[in-house]
Amino acid sequence: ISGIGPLGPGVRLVLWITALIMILGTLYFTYGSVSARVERRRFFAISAIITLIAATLYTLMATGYGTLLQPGGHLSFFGRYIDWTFTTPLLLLDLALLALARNFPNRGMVIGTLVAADVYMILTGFVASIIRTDVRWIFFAASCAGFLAVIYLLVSRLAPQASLRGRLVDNHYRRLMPILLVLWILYPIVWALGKEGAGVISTLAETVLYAILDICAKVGFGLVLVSNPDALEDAERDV
Ligand code: RET
Repeated sequence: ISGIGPLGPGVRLVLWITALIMILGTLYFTYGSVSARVERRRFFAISAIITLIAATLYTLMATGYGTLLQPGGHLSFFGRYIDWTFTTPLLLLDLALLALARNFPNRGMVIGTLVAADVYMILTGFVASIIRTDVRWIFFAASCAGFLAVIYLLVSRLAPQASLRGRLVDNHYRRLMPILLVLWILYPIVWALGKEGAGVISTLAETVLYAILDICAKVGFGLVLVSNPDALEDAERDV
């Protein structure tokens, strides 16, 4: 890795601001993970890990070391994919812990399948991002297939289980799942419009859009998740 890529000052500033917001999120969620009632702690802790990973990778990208300058001048922000490889499974784990009771027999299998489909989505997306020929769209499609599997599992496996766990858990799941879906669907759209895809928006616009999405999907989602202690308490019970 040759180090500092040719990042414009605007791009760099947006990456630094996002890193800072992720650090603030990490401090807040870490505080919650030691001070909140015990049933909420693991959700705070997962959110803290998610924002810590993002803070680290945003710092890497802001300093220029999370980008790869390819022959021909294309800049790959590989730091994003390292971030997403770890943070997206953790976000799905949040929903799985809410929806699936400890004594649900297929719990491990469902979570494993969810995480596998998700990691497949991110890794094929990474492959698509470093390929400069049209072959990248094959990997883009493969990534979308992984994404569809994730959506399928959230809607048809987790949601029915959540509704068996009482009104509080069910309502909370039904509030969080659409937020997650709407935010996540915007990622492939930004990708397709950005420099890795069709290239109709600038690197700066792409950086800003991903930054907004990452802040909403990590900090925002985490805040909504922990905002309902009664539902999280119910989620601890075997139902
Ligand atoms: C890519 C490009 C290829 C097609 C698809 C994608 C989906 C990415 C998603 C990312 C979600 C990231 C989150 C991050 C942080 O919290 C890889 C962009 C389908 C859904 C939620």
